[in-house]
Amino acid sequence: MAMKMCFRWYGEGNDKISLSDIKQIPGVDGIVWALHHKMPGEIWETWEIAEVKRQLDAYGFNMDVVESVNVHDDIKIGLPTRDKYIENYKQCIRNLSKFGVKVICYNFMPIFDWTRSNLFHPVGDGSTALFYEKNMIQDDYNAMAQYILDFTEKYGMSFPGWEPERMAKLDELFKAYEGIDHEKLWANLKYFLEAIMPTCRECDIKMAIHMDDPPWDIFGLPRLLIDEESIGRFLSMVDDEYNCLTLCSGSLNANPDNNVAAIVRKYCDRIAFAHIRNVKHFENGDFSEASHRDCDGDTGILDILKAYHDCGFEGYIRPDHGRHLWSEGPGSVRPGYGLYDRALGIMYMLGVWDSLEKYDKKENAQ
Ligand SMILES: [Mn+2]
Repeated sequence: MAMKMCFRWYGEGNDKISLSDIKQIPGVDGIVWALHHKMPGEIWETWEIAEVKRQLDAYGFNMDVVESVNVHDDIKIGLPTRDKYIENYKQCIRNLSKFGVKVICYNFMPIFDWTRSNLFHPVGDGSTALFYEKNMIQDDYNAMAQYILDFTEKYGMSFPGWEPERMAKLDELFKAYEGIDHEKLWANLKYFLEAIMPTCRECDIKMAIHMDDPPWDIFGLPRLLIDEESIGRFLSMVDDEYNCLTLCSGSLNANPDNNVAAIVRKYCDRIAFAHIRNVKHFENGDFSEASHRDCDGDTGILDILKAYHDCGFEGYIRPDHGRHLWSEGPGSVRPGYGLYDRALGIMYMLGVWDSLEKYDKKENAQ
């Protein structure tokens, strides 16, 4: 029994980390990839996917997991034009299946993807990490977006979910989402999933929704996948083995009330893809990302890995964000996606996992 270890890579010419670097990390079988130049709603053409496959094949990596095929705003808002974008999404699924893709990670967060107030916050040991200052992310969405966009422009990079083309129309987007409350967003998510499930079954591709990050409403925008209860609602709303989770430990545990290990045990059979990240909480509600070592944060990495092991997890797993170490800093590394701390995280996870395999009896198995 084995989980399948992966590493996220942003693609040739779009990531300073090379496939050759990644190949030297022990235990990595697959690359979590995407066509990052694609806007939400666009079809991923087979020749474009074939190009990535050729690059990964050269190093013996599989391309089983895509993160992300982003969902067009019209689908989230529920506009009449959504059907056209859903058809495009189905075509993406079909095209990806021709190359053996097994899992599509996506999210259903309105307007903003992951959100942080500082991308390179000092951790205290000379390294830096992503940081969330609660007070900074309250009312002024333009200021927050400007911080991210200034950064991406200065260093000539773009972040998934933060496309400048979309961010330029921020006020328009907020207007379009007016009246979209939690219940409407749930209904639009259900409509989307029910429409694509037959294609997923036909193509044997699991849709794995990422948890909302952070797991609470921001700037008055509703967020759905925030805790054990809402995950349960999501899974029973479209009760299909192809409707799955990307269970992100760091996203969920930004709220200290979320016991991620317990959530893993409860929903393990529907977790297609696991993100492992450690978070350190501060009393005022701020949080910082931390190394994967259990005691460096509050997320319970050991308990989480034990839960996956007990459940016989055979899905895909990757280190989520890491800190920026040694020579890594603004301009030389994508925030959260340096080489070194994620490689250390993999060794930590594999160390725990190998020990469990060798010494632990299967307890609490579900
Ligand atoms: Mn994640």
